[in-house]
Amino acid sequence: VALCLLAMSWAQDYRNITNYSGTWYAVGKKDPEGLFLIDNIVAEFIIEEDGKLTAKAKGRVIILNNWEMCADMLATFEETPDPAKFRMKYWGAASYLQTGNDDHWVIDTDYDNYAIHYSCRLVDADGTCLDSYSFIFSRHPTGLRPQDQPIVTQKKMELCLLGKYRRVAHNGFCQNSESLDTQ
Ligand code: AZE
Repeated sequence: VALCLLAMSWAQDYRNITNYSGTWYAVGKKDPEGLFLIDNIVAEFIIEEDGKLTAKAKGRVIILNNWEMCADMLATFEETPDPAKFRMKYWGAASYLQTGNDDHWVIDTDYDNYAIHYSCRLVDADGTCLDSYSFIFSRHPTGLRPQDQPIVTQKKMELCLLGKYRRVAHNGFCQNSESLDTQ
């Protein structure tokens, strides 16, 4: 238990947040409770002219029990005392999509190939996380490079989430909907 919590404080600094900008493909994810992005998840991080971080994300969702669609999401980030941890306010381009205010922690990244993201939505009285989600992001839509896989596995272990991730498929579902770089 204590180890999982410690793992969060091992998250590295955003020493150069500019290097984090651009497109990231989700290649693995651990789901939270309830409605969530299913697959074809692509995020684009942008440093605005005022230096603030924003993001756009897309992903296949199923809402209202059986309506399959591509969710177009937007987010703004606020810094916290932990340089690797942001508060992410997010909302859907369409009002029937989800809105929220989640942690956005970058547990580890080399900026050029992989990034491990983590968010805890609900902390228990003992400090453990009751409801979390996590993404393994890659710069490459085809997945992680073989040399990055052991690093990612190690971090999954430190988050106590090893074995809880699923592969995120990319089959073009969101490619025909509005492009990520509009709006
Ligand atoms: C994230 C990357 C940065 C931008 C955003 C992200 C998260 C988005 C969601 C969206 C959920 C939508 C649902 C719609 C019905 C972390 C991928 C906004 C959690 C469930």
